[in-house]
Amino acid sequence: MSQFRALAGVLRGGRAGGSQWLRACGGAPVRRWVDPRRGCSSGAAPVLSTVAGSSSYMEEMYIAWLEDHKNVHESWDAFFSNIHASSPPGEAGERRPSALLEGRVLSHSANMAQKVVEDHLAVHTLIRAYQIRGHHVAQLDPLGILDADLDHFVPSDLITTIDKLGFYGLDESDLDRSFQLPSTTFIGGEDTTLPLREIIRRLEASYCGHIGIEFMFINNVDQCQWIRQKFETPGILKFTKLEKRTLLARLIRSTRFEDFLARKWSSEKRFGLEGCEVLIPALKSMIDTSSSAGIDSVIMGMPHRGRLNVLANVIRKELDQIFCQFDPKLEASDEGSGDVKYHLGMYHERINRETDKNITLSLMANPSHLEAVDPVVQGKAKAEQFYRGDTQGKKVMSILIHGDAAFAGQGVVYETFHLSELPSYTTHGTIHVVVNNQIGFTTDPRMARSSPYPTDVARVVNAPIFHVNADDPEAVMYVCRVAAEWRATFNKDVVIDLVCYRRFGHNEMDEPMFTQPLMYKQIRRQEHVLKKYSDRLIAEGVVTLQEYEEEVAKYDKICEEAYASSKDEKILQIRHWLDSPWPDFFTAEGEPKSMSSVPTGLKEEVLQHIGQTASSVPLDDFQIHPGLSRILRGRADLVKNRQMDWALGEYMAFGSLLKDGIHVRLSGQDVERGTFSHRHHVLHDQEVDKRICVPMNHLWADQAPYTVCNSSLSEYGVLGFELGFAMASPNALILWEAQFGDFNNTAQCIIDQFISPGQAKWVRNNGIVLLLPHGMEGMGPEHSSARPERFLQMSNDDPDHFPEFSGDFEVQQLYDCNWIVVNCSTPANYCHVLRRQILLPFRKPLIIFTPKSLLRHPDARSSFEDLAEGTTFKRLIPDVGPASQNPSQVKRVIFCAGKVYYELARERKQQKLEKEIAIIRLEQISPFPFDLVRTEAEKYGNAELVWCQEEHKNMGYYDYARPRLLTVTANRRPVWYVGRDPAAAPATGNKFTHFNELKRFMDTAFNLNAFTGKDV
Ligand SMILES: Cc1ncc(C[n+]2csc(CCOP(=O)(O)OP(=O)(O)O)c2C)c(N)n1
Ligand SMILES: [Mg+2]
Repeated sequence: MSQFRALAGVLRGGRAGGSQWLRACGGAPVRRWVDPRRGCSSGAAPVLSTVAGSSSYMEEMYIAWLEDHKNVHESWDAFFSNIHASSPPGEAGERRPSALLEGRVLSHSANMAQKVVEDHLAVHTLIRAYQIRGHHVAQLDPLGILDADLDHFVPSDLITTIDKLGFYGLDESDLDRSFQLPSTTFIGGEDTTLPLREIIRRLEASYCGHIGIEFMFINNVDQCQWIRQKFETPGILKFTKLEKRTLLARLIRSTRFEDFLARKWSSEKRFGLEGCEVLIPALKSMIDTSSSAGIDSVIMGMPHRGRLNVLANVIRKELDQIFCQFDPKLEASDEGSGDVKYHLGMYHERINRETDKNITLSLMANPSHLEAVDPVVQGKAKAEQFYRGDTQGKKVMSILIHGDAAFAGQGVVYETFHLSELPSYTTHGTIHVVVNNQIGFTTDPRMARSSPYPTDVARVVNAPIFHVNADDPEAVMYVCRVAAEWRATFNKDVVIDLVCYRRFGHNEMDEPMFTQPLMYKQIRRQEHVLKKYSDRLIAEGVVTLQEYEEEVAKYDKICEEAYASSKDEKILQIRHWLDSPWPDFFTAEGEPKSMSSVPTGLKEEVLQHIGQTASSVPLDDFQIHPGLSRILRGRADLVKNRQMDWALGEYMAFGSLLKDGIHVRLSGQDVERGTFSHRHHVLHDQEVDKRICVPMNHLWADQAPYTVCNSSLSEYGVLGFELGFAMASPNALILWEAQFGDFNNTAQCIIDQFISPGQAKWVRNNGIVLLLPHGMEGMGPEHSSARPERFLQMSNDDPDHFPEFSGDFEVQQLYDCNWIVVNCSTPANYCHVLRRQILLPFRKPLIIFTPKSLLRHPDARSSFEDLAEGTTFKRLIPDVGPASQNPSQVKRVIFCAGKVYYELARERKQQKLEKEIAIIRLEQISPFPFDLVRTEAEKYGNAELVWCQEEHKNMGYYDYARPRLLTVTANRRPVWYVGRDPAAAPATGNKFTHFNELKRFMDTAFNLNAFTGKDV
């Protein structure tokens, strides 16, 4: 029952219901207060709790009060004082009890009781109004010209002027009346009553000063109480002298760092922090608090603004390394493109000076694409927690820094928030800091978002939001401390909205007066926060002017010295900016430990053991669905016959890697069962709700754990997350499966900015695997194509250059590529490629176009022989039929990839062309197996070369395969196309057209005269 309803009950019926009301404090009826500090205070029970209680009790109180006002609770004191103040002369001071019970005092007191209750209700409502809406009038803008919530409107229930007391039925005369405070406020401190005037003053101080808090939407009462206590308790926002000095020193570093860069490289873009210099002490303060709560690893993601400053003063990257990034003459030593300085990441282990504990800080490298790094940071943090057994997030945490425009505008922010409470994705609380400079490039907030604050998106996960004026460094530090404590206490997300300004243009070259003239006039007048704060501390006697100047000089000297030593650098090494080093995986120089192929076959007993587990229910008393029993029986039959379908092939890959201690994690929409109901990695008890069994985790006693998790319905967020997860360790197979391959395009940013160019930009390996169901099966324009052409277009192998074969060509080629693109046509090859992914001495992203109908196709099965010891992944599957026996007689060689092979093979059989036509499957499409293709092309030296695909001509693999096939034959043999015509949509929505198209291109594929006399 809410407190107000309890009070209403008291008013109406004279008794509030049941257990809320206990006898305590010397027998007097008192409310059971939520807050223990409000138990039995001196002078018996408070007036509100007994106002409808026995009249003799009231009488006792009254007599006691007449003797000495201090004999009774403050609320009784207030109550009797009110009666006296309004009683006719003579009656006041009446000592006889009967006068209270029967006379005018009693009748008067009944009216007064009613009034007291009403007024208390009003005051309680008022308190609540401040808690809910106080932030709307908080002084958040350091410039004093904008409202942080984009609205000048002052809520009518906030008492900004005396006349607004009328809203509550109160007036000026009530200001000095004392009121009992509800248990849902802490403004009283030790006092349980306060005069209304003081109540309003304290509420304004708590909610309408430089801090504005949004939290009343949180459904959890304890959490709300916790926040109220942190912000309402009188005097809570006090800092010691030492704390103030530390804060000043940090502010000096932050400010002087930007000044230094501005002085040395006045015409370089650096996206300086000027106007929000307080970010540096803010981050440091939250790291200090988290470190003392036990955190020893912090993973951060942030955009351009202030990034160099964070690297220098939070992560503590060597200053000379930062400065040499500005030197245009330095040559890059690493392969790849490298990246601009304000995108690079960093990893650093150091001692936290405040707590004397070790702490690892990493800032993830990120692309220009704002907010794209958010889920990546979360994935990396989750992985570190997972490997360290940090199930509560007590050791590892993430901090995300955002711009105001991007935080409101980018959908991935929302997608990332929605991962925050999911069991397989939670990082147990992230601290978000929004550098809210009230502008996005040249766009004003009122044009950039429809929500009042840029932070409203966080409300969906009940995260408290602390808005704070960035020109009040102590308020900012306090908020940061509370945010870190919140995270440590509740393990939930929290947002700090640092309302600041941007002193210059979007970058140092931009003219902001073009578009924000008035704002920038004000900004020019705005005193620097360091100046304001140092003046204040000098005035308070916390530091002397001399000390302050010495501190400034000390840091300037550090910068100058680092600048001088940066001149000694001869080479620029991106390698020094690695955010996720894998020290034991590579040599000390960061090279692979070997460069040779790896056998990926398996022992028969391993295959048998995995096969049997995959077809059984390892838990006793576990009732599975009869349909699933049938599926498992089917699997058992396959295993008995030493055969495997797609699901079993996958089982073999995962199971065998788990046996070797490799963690496997498969994430994506509905992956547990599998979109096509073929996988069933999680069994559900049909009788016991939520009882599940993951047979893959019952393979071997000392196996690595297997994680399979249905994700939220997000591609961008979840793929980013898994990419981050894969960053943490090379010894794990991390797979993301798209529901259908075409949905990968809503994660395009992760693919284009991280997966394809990640190593080139940031010299870091990543072995993420993308499973993309792909195939033209008459299901319409959607659900058909995973867009192979896009992945292939981004592959970095040269179409026109025939590579030299030296050493282990397969491995060398894989080492040189940016990613691997495959379409396996057999379960065994699928298993091999997954195993190869982990057994390689380096990591590359692996894109796999996976089948749909082939999952159950009787021809698309493998024998255990295909996975036996000594077997390996086949980059190309040659023809082994009649054509290969007599290659010189072969008239046509059809190269293809994926499912169309089975359609071609069936048609060839039907048309009895097995001697004339060879069909060769390219299983690894990129990097292109030039060596194997050349062998095949030479083998069938008299044959026409055809590329056949089921996709439309402007899609699929053709544009990638054709120039490479031509390079293989030194342009001496034409390459003919067979497949669907060019089209705008990936597939037809009409079944008839679908089959018609298929028939037409099959006819061409097996018409040996189709290209006779035609020009290429
Ligand atoms: C996804 C994306 N869209 C557009 C841009 C171009 N862009 C770079 S910074 C910027 C403004 C960002 O404003 P805000 O998030 O408020 O950060 P601020 O620069 O003010 O710190 C824009 C639009 C980008 N980098 N990423
Ligand atoms: Mg901004």
